[in-house]
Amino acid sequence: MLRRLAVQTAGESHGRGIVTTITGLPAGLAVDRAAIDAMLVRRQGGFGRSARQQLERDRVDVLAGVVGGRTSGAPVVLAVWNADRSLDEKPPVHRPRPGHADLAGGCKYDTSDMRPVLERASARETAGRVAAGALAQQLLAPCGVELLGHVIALGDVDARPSLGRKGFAALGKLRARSSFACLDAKAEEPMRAAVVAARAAGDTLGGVFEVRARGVPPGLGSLDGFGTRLDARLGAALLSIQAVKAVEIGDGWAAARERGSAVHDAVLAPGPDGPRRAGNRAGGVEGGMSDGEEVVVRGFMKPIATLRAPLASWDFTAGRREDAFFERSDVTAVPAASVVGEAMVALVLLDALLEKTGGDTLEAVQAALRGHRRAVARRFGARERRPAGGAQVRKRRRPGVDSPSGDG
Ligand code: EPS
Repeated sequence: MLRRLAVQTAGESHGRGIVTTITGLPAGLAVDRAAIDAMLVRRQGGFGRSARQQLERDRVDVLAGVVGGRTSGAPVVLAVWNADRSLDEKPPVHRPRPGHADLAGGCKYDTSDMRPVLERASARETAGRVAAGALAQQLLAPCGVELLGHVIALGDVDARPSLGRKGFAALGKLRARSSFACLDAKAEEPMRAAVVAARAAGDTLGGVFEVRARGVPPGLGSLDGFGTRLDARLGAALLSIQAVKAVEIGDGWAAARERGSAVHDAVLAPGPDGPRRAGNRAGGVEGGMSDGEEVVVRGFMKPIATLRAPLASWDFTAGRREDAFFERSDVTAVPAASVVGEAMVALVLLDALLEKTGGDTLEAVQAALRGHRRAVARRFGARERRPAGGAQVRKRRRPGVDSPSGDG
């Protein structure tokens, strides 16, 4: 999924904290810790979360790789410390929760006490991903790439946001007013009612989040390796998020039911910077590469597996039918998942961008990116047209690149 960056989190849900190591970042980025903290706070939010989120005050602690406020090129190590560090007092878990990692993890590590499994499988780990993703966004911003994650469905309530031509900063402000990281104010009350009803029934809810990225240059990713394709990498990144069971790029699901003539985005006369399309049903990725349009990906999250009204399970120590284990849990965490999704997409896009540009410093990355954007504009952008009556400039045709008629 990541080819130039390596990102690893470590830590248990109720251990000392979550630590993230990131290698491969260029030197020279001024790190904005407040912006990382702001994204960590967003991840903790959302109506329907458990009391754990009132306990935790997630803030980033930069342990290594940042000198004088800037990345040095060395591995960056970030920590988010836990307030609840009760791991050593936690009881063993012998009654696995259907849908959680408990049972499969117990089989993997040959243990009928599934406590170590659930501690690591817990979505608390995503605090570490968000810290890394926030840093990735800080590198993407000076490269002209910005991201927006938001919730488009909660349970069976669909949001119908109209994003229009609004900038992501304005949309971010709108999202901040929502208890569900949602851009459709009309969906707010039905979503709240759905969570209240699920909670009353001891049940949980899933949903769908969407991540958009603007300013992604065309040509990131690859057409010639199955592991290097941008869509494969985006898909893997979102599917790696706890409870995400499906991913869609562009109009993925709907497109499978339509004809090609209705699905593909016609190529229009180019703009000054490069190709233009009639639409973006491809979600900014064609043939495994970014096509210069907005990247649009969606993650489908199943309802949380920890139910207050537990499902049937088995006690693997006592050897009898028992209800699944319950401690405390969120009713839903789709708003949080939209933040985690944004972080994961940021990491993949930064990785693909660095793969394209190379560069050990932010300056070198930016220079290479400018060169790439210029090359795209030169070859695929609108050609300058001389005013009528002006002298015709003969352009030399490049065999195999320009069409014989020379039209652009
Ligand atoms: C989780 C169980 C809950 C969630 C947790 C994910 O934690 P706890 O057992 O402490 O109540 O709140 O998510 C987080 C702690 C978090 O920060 O996202 C699980 O089992 O996956």
